This record gives sequence, C-alpha cells and structure tokens, in this order.
Amino acid sequence: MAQAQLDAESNVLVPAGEEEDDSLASFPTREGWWTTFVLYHGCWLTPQAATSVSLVRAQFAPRPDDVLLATYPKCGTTWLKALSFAVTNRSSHPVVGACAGDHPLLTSHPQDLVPSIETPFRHLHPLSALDAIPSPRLLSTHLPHQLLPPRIVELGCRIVYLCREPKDVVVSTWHFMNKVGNGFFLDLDEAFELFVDGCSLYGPVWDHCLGYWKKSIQEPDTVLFLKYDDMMADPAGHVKKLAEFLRVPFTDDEVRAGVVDEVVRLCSFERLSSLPVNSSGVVDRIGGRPMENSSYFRKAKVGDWKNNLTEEMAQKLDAVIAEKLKGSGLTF
Ligand code: PAP
Repeated sequence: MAQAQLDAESNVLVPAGEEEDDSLASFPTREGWWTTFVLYHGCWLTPQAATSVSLVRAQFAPRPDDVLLATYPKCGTTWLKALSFAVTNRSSHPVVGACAGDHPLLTSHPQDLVPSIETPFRHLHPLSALDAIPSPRLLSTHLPHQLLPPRIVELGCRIVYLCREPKDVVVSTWHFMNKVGNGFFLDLDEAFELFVDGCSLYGPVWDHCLGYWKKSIQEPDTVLFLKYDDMMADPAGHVKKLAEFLRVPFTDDEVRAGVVDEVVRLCSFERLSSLPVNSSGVVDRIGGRPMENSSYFRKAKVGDWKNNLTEEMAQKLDAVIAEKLKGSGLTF
C-alpha cells in the first residue's frame, strides 16, 4: 500500500509523492473510488478531508451548549438537519400560523442551515465561520466518534446520531457518487466490494455506528441514537423524542395545534424535494466539488437495496454486518 504523510508544521496530510518529508505519521492508502483514500486513524477519508479533519481536531473550539448532528454519509443527514432546525427554531420560525410561509426551510437547502464542522474543507475555508454563529449552535459532522475533536467529548456536547440499514446505505452511496462524480463512474459491484471491505468514505460503516452506539448506551443523555428506518415508520414519535433530547419538548398545546405533524410534513422528502431551492442549482459545499442541490434527494425508500443488490450481495453484507456488530446489541 502507498503511504501519505502528515506535515509536522502545518499538521496537513500530504499525499504520497507530493512531499519529501516522510518522518511523520503515515497512513495506508487505497484506490478504487474517484480519488485515493487514506486510512486516517481507522477512518477512510480523502487526503483533502483528512487534512481538514486534522485541522478541525486541533483548532475547533466547541461550546458546552453545541449540539452535533452526526451521521454516516447517506443515512439521512439532510432530513435530520431539516428536522433539528425546524424543532429548535420553532419559536422564532413557526411552522404553523401566518408566518409559516416565511420558514427558512422553504428558501434554504437543509444542508446550509446546519453547517458541518469539517466541510467545506477547513484548510481552504476558515473555521472562524463557525465561531461567528451565536449559541446555541446546531452543527453537523460525518466524523466517527473516535475522530471527534476531543473537546467535544470532554465538554459533553449533546450528539444526535442517525444511522441506516447498511444495504440501503451502499446503494444510496453508489448512486450519489456516480451522480456527483463529475465523469467518474463506478460499477455497483466495485463500489459494493469496497464498502463490504470497510473502505467507504468515513467508513468502515460498522465502526462508525458502533462508536456512537456504545457511547449512547454509556451516556444516553449525551448521545441520542436514531435509525432512519424507525424514523420513517414513526416520524412524529421521533420528532417528539428529538425535541425532548434537544431540550425543547413540545407542549400539549403545540401537539394539539398540529405543530409536530407540521414539522414532519415540512421536512418530508416529498415537500423538501419539490422546493426550487432543493430541486435546482449547483453549490460547492465541500471545497472544489460543486454538486447539484437535488443530489441530496433521490428516492428516500426503505429497502430500495432490493432494486439494486443481488440476493448474494445482500447476504454477504448482512453476514459482515452481523459479525462486526456481534455482541453489541445493535442490529439492523
Ligand atoms: P449526506 O450524508 O451526503 O449529507 P444524506 O442526506 O444522508 O446526505 O443522503 C441522502 C439520502 O437521504 C438519500 O437517500 P436515497 O439515496 O436512498 O434516496 C435521500 O433521498 C434521503 N433523503 C433526503 N431528504 C430526505 C427526507 N426529507 N426524508 C427522508 N429521506 C431523505
């Protein structure tokens, strides 16, 4: 395997071949996706993402009242951002009544209403943008628990973690990568094999889930662990649970007035994906990788893997997941 190096002075990861200095920490690399991936402290990242993450870990200043929305990519990040934004901001941005037509979710992409800590890449876009956000901040991350900036854990910042059935994740990931790949195209077979091998962006997916799962058992008041499929089955119940965890529970009057149902409706795939702000336009939210706003909205169907994976592939991934999660109490 080729190696990449972390530059001591800048704390920036340098892909192999671009820098002479190899005296520092080095990471295995793997080809197959649209660019080289590096195994950065147990997590597969692009060199750019690893550079950003190392900077965020060193320099991001969390606040005790920060709330972090943590997801493995393609597990419902956009949905969780929309729901959490709507729930926490409902006194200033009501979802029912005369002002509901001015709601920010009608004119802003959910990805832009809850900023990510590691993207846009922080060596290209300063972290100070996050410092300018007033408290309490709602932030997001795709980082596995072990790679969170240590102060986030020390301060006990609350984390909402959302995961999803891995077979649906690999299918969603494959569609997304090919859609935003700018000419890059990978067969499903190849993407699947990398994923099953643990080599997927921010993966392995099982380590990602397990890190937050274990923390949610140890500290249920700090980490709320949610599953996409369960949320799809009972969105209103989960919105109430989310509001309680975020310390803004719904009052009986609000429930009677239909506020919970309206949050669910406003943040539904059908509603959000039909809005012009989400169905048109191209934005670069990562750093050098413009993507269509619509690429975050595809089908939103539980079990869509059945339309893409063979029975053999499904059994293979199920077996790997069962083995990796064995004894943890977490199942899909
Ligand atoms: P990210 O992790 O890259 O930020 P994320 O929002 O998790 O993106 O991935 C998009 C997935 O969430 C898509 O799943 P699919 O490919 O299986 O269709 C997308 O359709 C789904 N999604 C987007 N918005 C919603 C929503 N409001 N409700 C439910 N699912 C949604």
